[in-house]
Amino acid sequence: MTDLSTTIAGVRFPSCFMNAAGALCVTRDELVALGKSAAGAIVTKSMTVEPRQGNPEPRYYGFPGGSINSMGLPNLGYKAYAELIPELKRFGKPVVASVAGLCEEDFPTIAAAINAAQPDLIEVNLSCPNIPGKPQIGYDPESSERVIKRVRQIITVPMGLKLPPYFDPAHHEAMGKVIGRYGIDFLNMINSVGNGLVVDPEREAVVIKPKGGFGGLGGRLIKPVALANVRAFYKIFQGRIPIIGTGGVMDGVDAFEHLLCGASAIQVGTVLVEEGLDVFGRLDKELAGILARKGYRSVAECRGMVKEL
Ligand code: RRO
Repeated sequence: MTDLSTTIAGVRFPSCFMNAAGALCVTRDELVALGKSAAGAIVTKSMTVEPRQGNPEPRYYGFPGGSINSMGLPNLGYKAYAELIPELKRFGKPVVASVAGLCEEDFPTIAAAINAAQPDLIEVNLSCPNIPGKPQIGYDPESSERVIKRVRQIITVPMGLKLPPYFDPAHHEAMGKVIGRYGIDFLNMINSVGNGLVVDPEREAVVIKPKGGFGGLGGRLIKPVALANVRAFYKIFQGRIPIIGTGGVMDGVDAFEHLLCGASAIQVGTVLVEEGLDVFGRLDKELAGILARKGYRSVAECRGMVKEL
């Protein structure tokens, strides 16, 4: 039997697959459905201080190459998620709380209350691309360092960072230096590729309403960017910080590629939204098949094993 379980920062996940923050995880009903599904964890929507409706619709659009979204952080507010965490922990799989904020001050406020609710892990989202007028924190190492420093002093459960895609080794290194100073327990990359633009030529129009149509790209087309970021940070930290690989996973082979590049677990966004919760059973089956065919007995065995030429 192939072992699809994984461990991140000492926390065991019964399957290495889970939802990406944002995908089918805003409401209590959605989170409970994730609990009942074959997903290996329950990841919450990134939360803010106040509840938010998010950006005007249409704000998500799927197309053959992937998806574009500008949801604008619709969420119940951190108090509601803090109250839900004990209930969600009863499903026998880790609960990962995703913490965001509209300004730097919000992060410690939310981190303190959420940490007190004791999710299994906390993921600090430094990479939301869709709040008009708010640049992604993760693209500014100084601002990132200020936020990381504040929350690191507060969070006692395993703490990770959700990073945006970087496109130059200098940026991997600059962020790597910051991350290396704060005892970060895990990394998750990548968030959506921010500020892409999809056009419908028939309607001669953009496909989502917020920000003139600009939004975060996900799905199939971002896989090489995701793999590059997983690989870059795996190498910078020589495998010592576990990585959740997110981006472009549509099937078991995509997940295998993430593992080879250094991921210890896999999150799915676009394919989960498009296919629904049954995707987790399919991904488990497909990954088990390819691992068995390749002679790997577990997720851990193939982690980081991609060959360089
Ligand atoms: O809510 C969003 O618009 C959103 C967030 Br917070 C994020 O981190 N990534 C994304 O693609 N959308």
